[in-house]
Amino acid sequence: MLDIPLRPTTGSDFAHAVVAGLSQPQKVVPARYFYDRRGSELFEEITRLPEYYPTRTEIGLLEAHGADIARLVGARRAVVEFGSGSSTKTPLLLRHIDAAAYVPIDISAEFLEESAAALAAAHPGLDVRPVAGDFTRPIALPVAVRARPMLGFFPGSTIGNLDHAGAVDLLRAFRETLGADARLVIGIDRRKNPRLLEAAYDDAAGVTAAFNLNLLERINRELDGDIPVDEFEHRAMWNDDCGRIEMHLVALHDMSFHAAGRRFTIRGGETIHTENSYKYTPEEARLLARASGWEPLAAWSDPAGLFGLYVWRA
Ligand code: AVJ
Repeated sequence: MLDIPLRPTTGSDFAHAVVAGLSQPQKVVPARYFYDRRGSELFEEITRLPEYYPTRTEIGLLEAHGADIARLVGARRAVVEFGSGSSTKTPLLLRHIDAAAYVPIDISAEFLEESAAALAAAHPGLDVRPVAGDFTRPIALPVAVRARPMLGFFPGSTIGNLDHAGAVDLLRAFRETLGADARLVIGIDRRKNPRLLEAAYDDAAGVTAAFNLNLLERINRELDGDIPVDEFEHRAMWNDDCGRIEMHLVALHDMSFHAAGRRFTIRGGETIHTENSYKYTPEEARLLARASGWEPLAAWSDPAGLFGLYVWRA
């Protein structure tokens, strides 16, 4: 199975991924399965934690550089947001740029309609055209906006969940979706002191631990599992060779359990690898742009150099 971390999920898809992932020598469950209802709630909570700097730092950068972005992208573009979710950062962009249309793309159709309606109400005159679909493949944009120059928006360092090859593939698909003369505004978390990273992914209040462990609870709920969740522990560690934070669930002792109609065994100390979050220096972000057919136009960071906000052109 080709594993594309950001690809949306269905029930049987989840079962297949869990069976395949738990059958490997290094057990793994792809990070995209974190986001059931409970997981999405816990992630919202993570974004407000004192240790989790990315969300508030990126919001600060969008506020500080909205006018610069507007100058670089020009007027009357169609803004295409990849994985728009609840579109919480979109108003920060729309406040500054004179957009003609907004195309939120998300896999969850109901969520999408709700947030699109709210956005349309708040921006009279903006042509809002939600697309329910999988943005990891080149996707046809609504006919009504096709003639417009496009501005892609991909905040949140979601790109960090993919390995380097996967990131290049995704950014190439964006380029294909957005067409000639496109621009892309993308947020990418920076490499930094591993201690800061490890705190951001293992907070004192234990919210990230609950987020990680919820994956096992989700397996139990949805795949008829009997995993003893209390006998696993959250671990976040910086992998310097790969330039990524890894999240694992560590088995506290030897055990066996069932899920999706199969039996699995795990040794004490063995882990289930649940997430990679790749971090990029500004130079690495520039290389990523170039490798995927984009030309860097601007790069901003906060004074502490925690997070990167980039504007690229096709
Ligand atoms: C949503 C993938 C950007 O990697 O920081 C947060 C997910 N995982 N805390 C990230 C996450 C643990 C987040 N992304």
